[in-house]
Amino acid sequence: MSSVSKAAIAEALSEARERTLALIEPLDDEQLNRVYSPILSPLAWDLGHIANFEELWLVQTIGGREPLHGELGRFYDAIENPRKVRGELPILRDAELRSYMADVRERTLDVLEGVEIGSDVGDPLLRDGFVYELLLAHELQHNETMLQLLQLVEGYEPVWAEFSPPAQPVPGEPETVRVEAGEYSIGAPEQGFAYDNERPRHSVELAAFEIDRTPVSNGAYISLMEATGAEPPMFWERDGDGWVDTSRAGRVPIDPAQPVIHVSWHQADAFARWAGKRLPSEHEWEAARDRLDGLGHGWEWTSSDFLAYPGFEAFPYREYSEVFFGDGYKVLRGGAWATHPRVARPTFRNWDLPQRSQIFAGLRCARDA
Ligand code: AVJ
Ligand code: FE
Repeated sequence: MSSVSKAAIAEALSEARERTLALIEPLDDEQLNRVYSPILSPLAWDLGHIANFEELWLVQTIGGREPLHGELGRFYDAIENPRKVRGELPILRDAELRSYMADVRERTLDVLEGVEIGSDVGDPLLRDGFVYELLLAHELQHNETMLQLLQLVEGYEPVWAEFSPPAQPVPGEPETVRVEAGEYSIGAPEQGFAYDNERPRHSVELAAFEIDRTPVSNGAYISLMEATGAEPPMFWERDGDGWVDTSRAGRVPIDPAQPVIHVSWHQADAFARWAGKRLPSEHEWEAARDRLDGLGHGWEWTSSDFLAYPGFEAFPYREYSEVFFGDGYKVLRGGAWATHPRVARPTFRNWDLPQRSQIFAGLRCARDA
């Protein structure tokens, strides 16, 4: 018996692709190929990488077929080709890029027809459709990276409302929730899709703590800047007495009631200390998750380094998580306005370097009880 149907997989794959194409609909080829930032890929690289990752897993690995463009895949390997060199690579562009995406997808659907994806299938890649869930998550996560880049594209006018942050006001003085000391289960259960870094589920001993019910607002962050001279979030510029958001080359007044985003881990940590609090650990965040409001506007920085859970096993490839463990990355939890709901599981662990602020990340504060 199968818990996921092939029709549902095909439908979800086509919805993800529709979203990817809607993101770039207003752009021309020059904008797709342009390098806007050394820490972000040109959009054409993301698009080719999405299709190449699909070809690698769903067509070559699962279908046993040859790649369409021989050795091309090595230019889409994220580890071999750091973001700052991606604009120079001999990647597919323009019409060729679009046909590659469509051709891979056609083969994917063809291979899907012939595979078994039930819960009793021996191959863990296919069991319960794991590899298809992986591919969906991958494309949707790259949609978020593309949205980071799109903040730099002058005058970008998105075709879907969900490609812009919604109004999601939070109080300037948050209420706090007390979480009792005890043993908490952390990580994803064995059933259902999750990344390797979310497993195995394990028990963690926590001391009592308090955590804010809502994330830090723009207004509260402005108080930090005024009191300490802290740097503004990315994209903020002075405008008279106030601040404006210059992403997508707009000049939109900063709403003090919105949660702050585009702050680095260092900025987030400085805010928490200034407020007489601290960042929560990722374990605390997960233990308190059901009691938190204001989720989903920005990722929330935690105090935790991105490390393996005890008993971690890389699956299906070391380069998704394992190569990043212990390399100075900090964990973010929750999800941002740009994150597709399919990605934002309560156990999902995002990570980035502590100096980075191009991601849609803010914070909420905690303290010892
Ligand atoms: C989980 C966002 C850190 O972008 O490096 C995309 C997601 N992994 N392709 C990243 C990812 C492989 C990953 N993050
Ligand atoms: Fe990727």
